[in-house]
Amino acid sequence: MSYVQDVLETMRQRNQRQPEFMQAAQIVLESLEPVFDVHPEYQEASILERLTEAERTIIFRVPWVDDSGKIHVNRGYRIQFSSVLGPYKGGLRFHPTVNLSIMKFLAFEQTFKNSLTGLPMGGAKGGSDFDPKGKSDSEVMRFCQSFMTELQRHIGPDTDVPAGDIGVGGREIGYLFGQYRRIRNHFTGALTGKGLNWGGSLVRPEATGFGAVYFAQEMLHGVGDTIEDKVCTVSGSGNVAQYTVQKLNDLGAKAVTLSDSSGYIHDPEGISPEKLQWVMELKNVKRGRIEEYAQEFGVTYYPGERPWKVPCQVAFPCATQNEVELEDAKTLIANGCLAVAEGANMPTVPEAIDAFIKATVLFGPGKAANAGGVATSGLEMSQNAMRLKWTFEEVDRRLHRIMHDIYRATAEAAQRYHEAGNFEVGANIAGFLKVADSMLDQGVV
Ligand code: NDP
Ligand code: 2IT
Repeated sequence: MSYVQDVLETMRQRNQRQPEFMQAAQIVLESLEPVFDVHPEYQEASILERLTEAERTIIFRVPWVDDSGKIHVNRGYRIQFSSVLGPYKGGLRFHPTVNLSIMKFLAFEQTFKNSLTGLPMGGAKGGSDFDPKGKSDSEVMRFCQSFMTELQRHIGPDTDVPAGDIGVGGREIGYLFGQYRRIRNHFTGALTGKGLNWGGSLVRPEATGFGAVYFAQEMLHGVGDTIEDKVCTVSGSGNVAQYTVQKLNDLGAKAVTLSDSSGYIHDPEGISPEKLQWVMELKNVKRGRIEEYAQEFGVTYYPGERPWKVPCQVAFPCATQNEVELEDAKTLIANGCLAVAEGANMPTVPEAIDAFIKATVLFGPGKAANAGGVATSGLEMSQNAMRLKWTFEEVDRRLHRIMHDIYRATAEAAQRYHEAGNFEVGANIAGFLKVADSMLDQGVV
């Protein structure tokens, strides 16, 4: 049995009933096979055995009281996966589906993603099975305060720096930061995605979506094409989806879909800047459903479906894991899709990734294509440490540069170790090498 298969087998025994974690681990480890042929020192140092076990797993009770006085208990998590490259860094997800497997897959992926950014950040993820949908602002605040009352003892600007993810945006980061500051009596950059008046960075809200489009642009430039005039499908309608559409509009492309967990809308005319503004108000302020777009603008809403049947040249899955299945990939390929850039984490199932790569669809995996969010969090940490603030143009310029460098590193690793154009394997290898070499340098810890 190969080293990789051997480690995967042990992992299966140890991580039973953790399908998302095993899915992420299998994809990453199998793409590393060619590395071990030329680097036996990694196996000698048991790098994979160490790297697949989180440094620390924190699970805690989160009790809170709703507006009617009823007491609820949710489960909180923080998975501190690897700190070999820097303080733990990664988002918090509040969603009813959150469980240990999903937290571990996200923290594992984050380790390689953060490595790819070139910034000094380790990998972590956290969150809770709390569902913010339908909750009042005061309920969300009380939940966040209770969550932070425990989490605060495990984080700090040089220890672990959480941020947003699904269900955690500017509102939640505000409540979390307020409670952190109160308990610790410390105004420091212990969270990113903060408000602009209290230590946040310009471009952080936009960064993941902008970065995903910059990555798609890089992939298209690599084959002598551009994003201009491309018809694009986007799933989700949250933070990442919104700013993906904004950047597509800026660059002269046309986004024609948005979705949520209830269904999707198709607007063949394109989601113009004015319509996007309306969506932002709907989702971020009124906290409504994407179905309302269909009524407002007279387009079709498809309940219970995902947008992958809509013909497009570039697809941006920006909602959640495993939202592009093999059948979806086949449909996208048959409809002439040229490129897929993952705004979400692991939105494409392994068989669909294989289908895209076999059909020479340019495939930008999440750990590369959506790394702009955490990269800009890294830039927020730098600004906090220096106690200064860069302009929008300055942060956007750095983000653009980082996405360009990630594309280059990914493309070069693919060519050197496997096959040109396989960015899936390239991103895994490029992210891994820096982590593995740093583990060798730092000894058995
Ligand atoms: P938001 O909470 O802002 O939006 C999430 C969107 O995805 C909503 O439209 C939501 O619909 C939909 N969605 C969530 N869960 C499901 C589900 N189980 N099935 C179908 N649709 C679902 O989150 P973000 O935009 O921040 O995150 C989207 C993706 O991007 C996630 O995979 C996240 O991990 C990833 N990501 C986010 C980064 C960031 O900076 N925010 C950085 C890098 C990656 P509904 O309202 O119905 O739940
Ligand atoms: O998945 C991700 O990269 C994020 N949710 C952003 C993490 C961060 O620390 O900004």
